[in-house]
Amino acid sequence: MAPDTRSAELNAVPPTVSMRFGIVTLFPQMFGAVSEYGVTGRAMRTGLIELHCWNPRDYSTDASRRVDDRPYGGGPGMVLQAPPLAEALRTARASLGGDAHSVALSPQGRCLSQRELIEIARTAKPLIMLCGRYEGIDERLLRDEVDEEWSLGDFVISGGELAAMVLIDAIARHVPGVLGDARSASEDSFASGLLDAPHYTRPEQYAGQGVPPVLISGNHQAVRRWRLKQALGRTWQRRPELLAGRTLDSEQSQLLAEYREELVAHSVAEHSTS
Ligand code: 9D3
Repeated sequence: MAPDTRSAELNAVPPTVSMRFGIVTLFPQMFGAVSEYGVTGRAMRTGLIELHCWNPRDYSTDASRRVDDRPYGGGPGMVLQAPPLAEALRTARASLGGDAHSVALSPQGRCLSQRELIEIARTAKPLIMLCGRYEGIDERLLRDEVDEEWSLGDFVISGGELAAMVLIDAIARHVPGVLGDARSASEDSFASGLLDAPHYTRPEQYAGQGVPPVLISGNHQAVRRWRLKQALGRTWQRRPELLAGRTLDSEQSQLLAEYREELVAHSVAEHSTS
């Protein structure tokens, strides 16, 4: 038998693909950012997720391979033409399977919640993402060939590729095996609905500041309660809307009350020294 020259990374994984992404993009090389690096890079190399790109330019019937043209009605910029996008999307669908969900990434789309991203990973249906560029995509293509439009939020980026990569990363984290056993996605900040507690590491003294003593006390129960208190307090201060639709148990409401009392105590102490 030939020696196994594969890395431990590849030896350790099951061969099953859990989630397949199809991308329709004019800039397939951008996706090296997710397919080569970090958690998503490892998941691709080990076959837990797959990513395939289709370039509309390859489906243009134009001699100069053009895929955009001027907007009817006038105005600035260019619009992506329907025919090459339709051909690229149909090819992607034929390759990934007819049950694939297809979405266009555009500023007109709706925002997704963490809950929806988890559900997408759970169903493990192939996901085709069409990346918009320039001023936008011919509306008739959107109506006929995609199931819905998604956006990252109310700010402007230059095209759908970075949005698609953000979503690939956010979805891949919920595919079983993508994160190590030690750090499951269920421990993520948003899984608890609270912001994270603050983090500290060595050195123990930095810029005249120490580390909260409880974190070096070795008392695991005290550490757990301190972290929960910080998570509740910071969420209350920074993102109060996350606490609004939520009932706290007795430990949580006691810890949040303590956090608020300590805040008042600290601000009194500050003012009495000045
Ligand atoms: C809404 C702004 N448009 C009218 C002036 C111009 C325009 C800006 C950016 C048209 C397309 C784009 C490209 N953006 C995306 O493709 C995009 C996007 C975004 O800009 N913000 C948040 N999410 C996304 S997902 C895709």
